Amino acid sequence: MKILITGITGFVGSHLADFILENFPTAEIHGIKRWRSKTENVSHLDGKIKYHECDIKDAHNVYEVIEKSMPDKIFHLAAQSYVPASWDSPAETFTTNVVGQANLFEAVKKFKTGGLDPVILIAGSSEEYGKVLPDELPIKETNPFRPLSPYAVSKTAQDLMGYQYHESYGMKIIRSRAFNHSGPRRGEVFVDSNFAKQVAEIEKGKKEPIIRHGNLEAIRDFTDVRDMVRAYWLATEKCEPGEAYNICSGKGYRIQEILDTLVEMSTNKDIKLEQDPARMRPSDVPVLTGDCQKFTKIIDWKPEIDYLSKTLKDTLDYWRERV
Ligand code: A2R
Repeated sequence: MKILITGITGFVGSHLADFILENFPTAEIHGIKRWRSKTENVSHLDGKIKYHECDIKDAHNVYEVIEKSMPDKIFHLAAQSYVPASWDSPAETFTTNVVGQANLFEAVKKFKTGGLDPVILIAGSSEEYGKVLPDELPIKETNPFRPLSPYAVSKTAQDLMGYQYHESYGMKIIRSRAFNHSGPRRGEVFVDSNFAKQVAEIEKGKKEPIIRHGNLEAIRDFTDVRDMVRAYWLATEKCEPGEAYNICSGKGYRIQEILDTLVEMSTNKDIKLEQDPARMRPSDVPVLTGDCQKFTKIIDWKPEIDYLSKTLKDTLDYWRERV
């Protein structure tokens, strides 16, 4: 089986590659990376991945990757994945996420007459639902899209494009809508990973014992990334092409609880908290918790890793080794 992972050098892509290599050691994994990609997340996989240098924004480049890899499955994870960056660079976010995916779909479509018909999982997000009213929780796939950031709009466009390419050309596209997922290797700009890094820096004496934070009231539905990539894999085995699926734990964690847990885990008992206005978003969604029964009716999946005790601990240990 040949598998192509776009975004393999990123947080989720690297964990997905780990999962596939552990469970399907005979699979041939192809990954795309850019010349300037940081490869720290996948350096332990050297020699086990066939890399293609490619910028997803370059249609011809993407075409060449498909021609060379001819995959049976594609996990399309490459994206500008950070909500705050999308406020600063909405056009760049759109080009990478929306045009990049169009390039991928068009490349696959060109090889369809030659018999290429891969299952393609696209990485949508709970951010697509955006503004959710209290009586609309937990969020189902039928909730309306009310995206509240340029990133969320780009993910909604990707999602609908997945629907359209399935309807128009019969392509086997699975539209995942993942709620928050975290764990070791999570970029430091993401809330829990950022707190964990600050704690690790304080422990090493590299930072005064003050953790700077944004909105602590938001409630998010967290899943460990290792559970998430298992769900992605299972989705490509059994989910219905063209359909959209929430993937989540269904458990809401207040950001305050996450921060308090990390502070409790710290060896430094003098940590203070301080709000940083720069970390507040122009519009933030107060509560995002999901319902993934549509997914779990088809797939025998539930999170196995406890987020507060294990995911946060592993993330903190990850930063302790790095700072
Ligand atoms: O920045 P790089 O070169 O390491 O590669 C990132 C890749 N990527 C691109 N690849 C090719 N052409 C581009 N123009 C391009 N722009 C970004 O996407 C990296 O390998 C990946 C993003 O990794 P992370 O930021 O760590 O995202 P994460 O958390 O793994 O998210 C995976 C997917 C995304 O579609 C999110 O929007 C969704 O899950 O939540």
